[in-house]
Parts: sequence; structure tokens; C-alpha cells
Amino acid sequence: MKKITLLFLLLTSSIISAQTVVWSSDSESLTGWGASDFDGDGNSWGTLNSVESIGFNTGTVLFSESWQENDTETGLALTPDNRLYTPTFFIPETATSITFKMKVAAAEPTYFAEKYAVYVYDSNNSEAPATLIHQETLTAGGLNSAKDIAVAIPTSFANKTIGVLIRHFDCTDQFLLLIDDFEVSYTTTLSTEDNTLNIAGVYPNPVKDQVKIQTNEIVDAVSITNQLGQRVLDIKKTSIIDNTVDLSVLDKGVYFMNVRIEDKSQAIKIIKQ
Ligand SMILES: [Ca+2]
Ligand SMILES: [Ca+2]
Repeated sequence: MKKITLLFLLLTSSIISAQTVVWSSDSESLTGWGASDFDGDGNSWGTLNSVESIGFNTGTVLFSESWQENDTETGLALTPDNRLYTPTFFIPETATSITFKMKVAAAEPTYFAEKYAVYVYDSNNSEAPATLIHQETLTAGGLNSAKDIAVAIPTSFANKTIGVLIRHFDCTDQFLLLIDDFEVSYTTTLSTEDNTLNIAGVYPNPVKDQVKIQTNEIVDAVSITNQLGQRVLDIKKTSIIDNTVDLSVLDKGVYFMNVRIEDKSQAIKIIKQ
């Protein structure tokens, strides 16, 4: 019974609003990113592999240190102010809510008190101060401690090209702050004049080969773009049967599926296995 209610709610909300992922990254490509060693100690953000045991997905994560191993017994306590800048992206004027997500953890089960903050800034206005949207000191670390955070970006950033700044600071003598799986999305409220569809999603997602687009309308075309925005696959109407398309030729990874019905389109994030 609970399940039916939830499904109903999901369907209802998909009719009222549509969510678009404007940018996401699993840290595999750092094109467009920037890092700054603001405290000037020679240590800044870097990449690290194989931290699945902490709760991250396979592949690269980004790290910043508050302690470093050396040949003394106590190691070297650092006082980081390491700043990481995401690529910038445009949020349309029609956005009614904007959300930033990432996965975060401290690497060490005992020395976990890493402090970080997340800011948003207008990339075309260097005079404007960055807006703080989140900060915390982690209260756990090590095995399976990675957690997802989702924070609102003020809608005053709509109709602007914005960037996100992640700062590791105001902590010392712990170990590593780890972050990964970033996403910025926005919601627009649909009206009949909107150029957006209200497709509920695709199934299954993650996808191995065949995937069905969940809409009652007839899909006219599908194109697939990778995370760099490059178009990697075009599927014409004649190859779309019962709103189902074959993605078996795609390599594993994260893509956006752009679904077109008449003159409207919608992008849906998919994971290819
Ligand atoms: Ca990753
Ligand atoms: Ca530093």
C-alpha cells in the first residue's frame, strides 16, 4: 500500500515539474576544474583511486590533506585552506529550484574531523562575494562512511553562469577529506507553453542494452551525449520500437539521453553498465 502511494506521488510530481541535470562529474575528467593552495603550504587538491571501502564508486575521487605522513613518528600536521573550483555552467532563468549534490567522507576512522564548506559564485561578476551554501565538520570516517549531501543553491543564481567552490579549511592533524560524484540540477515548473517534456524516466537505469522511455507519447528521436557534452549516438524514429532503444553499443559510463517528441525535448541522466 505504501508503495502504491509513493508511485502515485512520483507520477504527480513529474507532471508538475521537470528536473534537468546541468552538470555532473565522477572526477574521472578534471577538464575545466581549478584548484588553489590558498594557505601556500605546497599541498592542494589531488586525485586518488580505490577508495571503494569508504563508500565511493569505483574510480577516482578528489582529496585534500590535513595531515601528511613523513619520517617522524607523529607525521606532519597541516592547516589546509585548499580551494577547489568546479567547471562553470549556466542556470536558466526559468529555474525554480537549484540543487548541488556530492559524496563526501573522511578517510580515517579515528581522525575524521575534517571541515569543509561549499560556496556558489557568479562567474561573470568577480566583484560579488561567493555565497556560502553549506559547511560542516565530519563526525565519522573510514569504512563505509561516505555520505551524500544535497544542498539548495539560491534561485537568485538563475539566469547566471555559476561555479561551485569547495573549501577544505579550519581543521588540522586529521588525515584526508575525500569528495566525488558531483551534480548540479535545477527544476522548472511546467506549463503548456513550456518546451520541456515530462517523461517520468527510463527503465532500467542503469542500463545494459534495451531501455524503455516512460511516456505515453510516441518518441520521435533519441540522441546520447557523454559528460563532456559530445554526441556519441543518434537513434532515429525507425529504430525506436515501443519507445524502447538499444544502447548496447555504448561503453560503460554516465550519459545524458536526449529524448525528442515533436518540438519538445528532455535530457535524462543514464548509467550504462
Ligand atoms: Ca569518481
Ligand atoms: Ca594547502
